[in-house]
Amino acid sequence: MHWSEEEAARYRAAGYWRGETFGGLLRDLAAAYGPRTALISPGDRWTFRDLDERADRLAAGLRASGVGPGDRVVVQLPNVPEFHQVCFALFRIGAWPVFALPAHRSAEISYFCSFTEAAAYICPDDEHRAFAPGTPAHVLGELPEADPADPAELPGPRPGDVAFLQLSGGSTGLPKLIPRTHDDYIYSFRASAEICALRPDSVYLCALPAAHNFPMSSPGVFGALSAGAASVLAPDPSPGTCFPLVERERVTIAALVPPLALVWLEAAATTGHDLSSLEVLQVGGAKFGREAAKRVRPELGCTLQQVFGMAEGLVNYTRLDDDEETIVATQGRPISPDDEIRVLDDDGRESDQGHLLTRGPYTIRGYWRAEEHNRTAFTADGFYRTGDIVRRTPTGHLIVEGRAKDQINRGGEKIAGEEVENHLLAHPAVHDASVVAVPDPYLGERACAYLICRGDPPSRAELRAFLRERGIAAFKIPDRFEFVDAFPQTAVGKVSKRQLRERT
Ligand code: OOB
Repeated sequence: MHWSEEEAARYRAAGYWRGETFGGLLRDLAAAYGPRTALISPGDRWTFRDLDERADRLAAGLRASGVGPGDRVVVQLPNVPEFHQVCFALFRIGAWPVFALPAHRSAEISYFCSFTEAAAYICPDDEHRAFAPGTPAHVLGELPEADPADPAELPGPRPGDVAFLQLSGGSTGLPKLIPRTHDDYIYSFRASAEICALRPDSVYLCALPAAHNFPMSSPGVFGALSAGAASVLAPDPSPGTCFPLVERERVTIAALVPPLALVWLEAAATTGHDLSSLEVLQVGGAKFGREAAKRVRPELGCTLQQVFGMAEGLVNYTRLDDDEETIVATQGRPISPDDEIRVLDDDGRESDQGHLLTRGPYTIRGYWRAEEHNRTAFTADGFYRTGDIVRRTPTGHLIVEGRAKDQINRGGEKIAGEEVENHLLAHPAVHDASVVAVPDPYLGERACAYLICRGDPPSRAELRAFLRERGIAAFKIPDRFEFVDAFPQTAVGKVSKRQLRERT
């Protein structure tokens, strides 16, 4: 499941893996930047020293409550400084955060807790506790802090150890968990901070959910911390919330998904807020169309950076000094000279356009506890099959052309078709279900459920209510339901999702 000793030695020799851990990194940052601001929320400001000390106090409190090295802890918090305090407290203990999203409901949270045998669930309020019956919960505002133990007493994790479990966008019935190590993740955000030219007086705006890989590490809040820069944690990504924060904190770089970038462009035309501090707007998570991309520089007065990444590892960026055509027309090129890229046609031959496979110093070699799935998701020589269809330009930039995996990308939010189908199949009137992406001018894609029913089909409102009651995140509830007598089939008799998509 991991890199071979030989590869690890190569990544160390190249200076990618520096033998650091998150806990030690924050200690060093606090020594270097102690009184400078690290985290800002609308009502709170934490310095690097605050974060370091509070992480220690929380680590001590969590240990006293029974959380130990190697334990899994499901973390579901909004964008508040305590989110990062929790991360670093768990990193210092050597316990693994399992990063749930704020939109997740009981179906997802109870699954994460049971599958990972979680020792605790850290959540925003008492209402959430019910999502994880049987798992001890800690609620924001009442996190267990205590006097820190002598750091010498705690051996702490090693750089090659798993630091946390990140969620995959998913293409199967149940979400897969991604084990990221201290070494590999620290490399990915440090290198990202460099590509994004972060410096101590940069100000990063975290407007997307902080637990997602993009605002966490591309370069995200971790990348900003590593550069000594401040991060502003926005409670939501709307212009109404974010524009005043950009003005007040002189934000220099922000990260958005494409639909939000469109909303920002519209709002910027008439805003009274001063956005002139913005130097870079990152857009990623889903394809940002060329026409929209072209508007960023003239309308926001900043450089667009396209970001094409995945929680499994590989992240591509357009570079800040790429020419405008490359910036608007491509999704960037990999972080690392040692990111190996393979583009294969349907028959497995090297090609300019086709299936993207990748291997490198921060791309996982296997999902956690998913041996069978790993046999198909990775090649025998360790390449991850991303499920994305790309074109590679002569300069090595990638253009995302489509997707071969069973996933809907709803404006950056990922939905696994099979997961929603399984929930629909639990409805007594549903004989068979197939959930596919349909194009949408605003979100890029929406989800459409094709259903074969027994007798009279239930109403769409009833189906939505049924899925809500099953406790799935609202973004996974299909936008459309279509009732059919049969599904189109492929030559071998499987449901042809391609033909279903083409029907709409
Ligand atoms: C990011 O990570 P995930 O794990 O939520 O989703 C990964 C998938 C990719 O395999 C691709 O299908 C899609 O999201 N994607 C894009 C894209 N960025 C991601 N498709 C087209 N254009 C793009 N720019 O979404 C993620 C992780 C780190 C940084 C940025 C995004």
